[in-house]
Amino acid sequence: METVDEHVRRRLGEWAADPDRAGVPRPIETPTAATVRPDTELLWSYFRAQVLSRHTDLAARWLQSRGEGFYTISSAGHESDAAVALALRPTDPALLHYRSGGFYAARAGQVPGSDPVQDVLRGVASSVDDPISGGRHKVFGHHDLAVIPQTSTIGSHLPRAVGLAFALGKSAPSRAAHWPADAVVVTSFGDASLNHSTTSGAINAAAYCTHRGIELPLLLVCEDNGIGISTRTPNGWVEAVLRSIPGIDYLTAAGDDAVETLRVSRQAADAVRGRRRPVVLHLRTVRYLGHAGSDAEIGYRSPADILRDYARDPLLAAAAALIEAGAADAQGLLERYDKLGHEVHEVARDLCGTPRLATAAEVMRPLLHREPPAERAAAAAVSTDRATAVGPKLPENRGPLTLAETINATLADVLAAHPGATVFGEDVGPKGGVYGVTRGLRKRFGAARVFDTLLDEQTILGTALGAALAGELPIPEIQYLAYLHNAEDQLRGEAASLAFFSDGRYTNGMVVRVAGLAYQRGFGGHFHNDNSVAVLRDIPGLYVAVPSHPAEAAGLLRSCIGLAAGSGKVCVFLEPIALYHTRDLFDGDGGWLADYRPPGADDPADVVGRARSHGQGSDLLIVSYGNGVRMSLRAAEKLRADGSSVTVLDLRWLSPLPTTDLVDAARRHRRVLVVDEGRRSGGVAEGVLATLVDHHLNVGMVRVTAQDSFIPLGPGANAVLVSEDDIVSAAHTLT
Ligand SMILES: Cc1ncc(C[n+]2csc(CCOP(=O)(O)OP(=O)(O)O)c2C)c(N)n1
Ligand SMILES: [Mg+2]
Repeated sequence: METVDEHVRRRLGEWAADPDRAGVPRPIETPTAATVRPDTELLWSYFRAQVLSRHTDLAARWLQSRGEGFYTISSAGHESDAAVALALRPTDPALLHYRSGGFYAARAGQVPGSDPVQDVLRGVASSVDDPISGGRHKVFGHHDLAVIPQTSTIGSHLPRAVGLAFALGKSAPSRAAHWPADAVVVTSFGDASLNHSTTSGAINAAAYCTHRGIELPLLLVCEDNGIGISTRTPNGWVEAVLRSIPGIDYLTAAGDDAVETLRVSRQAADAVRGRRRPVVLHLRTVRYLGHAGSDAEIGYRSPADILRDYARDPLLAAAAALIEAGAADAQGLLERYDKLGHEVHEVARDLCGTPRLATAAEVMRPLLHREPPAERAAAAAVSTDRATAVGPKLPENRGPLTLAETINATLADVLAAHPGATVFGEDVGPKGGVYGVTRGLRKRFGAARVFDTLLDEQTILGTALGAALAGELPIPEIQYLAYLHNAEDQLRGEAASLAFFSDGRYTNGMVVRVAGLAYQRGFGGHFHNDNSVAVLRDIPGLYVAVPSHPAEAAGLLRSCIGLAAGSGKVCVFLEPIALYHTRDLFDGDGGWLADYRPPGADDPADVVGRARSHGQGSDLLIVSYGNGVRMSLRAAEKLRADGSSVTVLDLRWLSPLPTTDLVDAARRHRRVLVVDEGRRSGGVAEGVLATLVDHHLNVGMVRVTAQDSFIPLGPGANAVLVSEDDIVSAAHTLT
């Protein structure tokens, strides 16, 4: 079967041999198209970007055949998306589909000194010189081109794109330093990806904002090749879906009509920039070279079907438009095609044996990188007008506070000290949160900085992902841990991976507040008592902090702010609901209240990665977190009465675990009891015990954990959760 490369060369050759150009397809002349003809310079840019992208894909296959390339999903057939880049500015943030190579090449063509072929092939070859990921993955991305790299989880970049457009739509001063005031966010995705709930959710969020009159400069480009791997998208489905989005204008173009594609792309881009509302561009494309190098397309498509698509080649359409405009002849274009092909091949050849990441330290550098001075400054930041912003009575003068009151006061101080900080989520605004943790913040700091989102956790996190890229310091709230799970990939695949896949060139520091853990009395049942944290603990680079006592909460939360604002880290601040309003350790003693520690009171160096000891007992070390700390302190009293002296170690960080403090404390004791209110399987106790084993600690160890069960409604909950009696009994087994 003729290859697509052979087809292009054959057709250009045939056109060259046909002086009347009888065989050259002509763009369909609509009245609008006739009046808005693209200039020849634009056509040349369009053709060149397409050819570079096509040859880059062919070179990627060649590199793979030599064992020097590791990625073969191509953009061949989709290169008409170059028109979208040409209609935008190189400063417009782009979050691209993995087939948007034409876009990438065209954008690079707008920025002097850029080399899209080098960029992409270095990614393919996982070269350390890859300008975005540093050899970690082949992604379309470049800081100088405002192309923000994406993972290959389809649709997962769309919530961020909506979030970024939302942030750019607001008149936030912080974004001025990052993006031009009239920037347009562009994002592309495939036709099968349109069906993914992440895509639907993001498009819904965009429509919802538009419905509310919120400015959202977002260009959504669906690159519709009619297939997803081997599954056909039903005829007319994409158009039916995209046309029906409330409030979002629909435009469409055929990628094999160069003039139309350039014109409609320009129309779409100008509409978004001018009206600051989303437009969807349905770009009809074809897919050459199968889904990926490993995909034997012939297993599910007939040769005739595959060959039929050759007639819709966007590259030939661009060539035809150049000929039609009298700007080139077919022979010249064929020569240009071959010359560029040769140059691309040279780049590929030079990449053989390119340096690649070799050690774990090299691979993990962006995950481990920290900026302690910046963290310290961000954590200790104080508003110059603090008395007005968080007063008149400062929180440290309000007497002992609960955990909820402490978090509330800390958030107020953070909002006052960081003009870019925003607090948002479900019901956090006028209501002040289900538990009152954000009460009063909206009134004090206004609706632009403290606001309710629509009810979709992916959108909440997407809003944070975009806000962070716009220079804000997002503090989203997830109402209950149980509801994080359906949006978890926005943390795992997007937030936590951005620095990794961009070698630290892009970061999205944020502090995600999540209310969770068990023992809640107000609302019962699983959904309000989720004690599963396994899903968070294995996300590389994610910090998970749990405040157990109000005395810890302000310092811990501010340390997370420091990590986020100073080092661009993604932090989860997991708040134990059952302790929000707890006042006592023992009846009436006020032992679970604490005076507020104002900004600057805690050095993050003493907090990040540090556990905290309660007591100095030498017989037994109880290691715990969250509710377990309070239960352990109560159990310790009983054990003391039985003659054992106990130290309770509050881990405070579930990820990474505070290994040094843990191991040091365990060394000082002969017995270690781990109290984990989380699940037995995949829970924190597993990590704690494994850490002690890793360090060859020759101590007696035992754990008490919740059962591997969901939490039922009513008293049955206690049957599967850890009790104080369980702690005492387990301690006795160690003596
Ligand atoms: C969430 C998710 N599920 C499944 C996949 C595997 N996968 C990769 S590409 C693809 C098909 C996507 O088709 P489409 O959106 O039409 O894009 P195209 O490849 O055709 O450009 C699938 C199922 C994935 N990457 N992400
Ligand atoms: Mg497709």
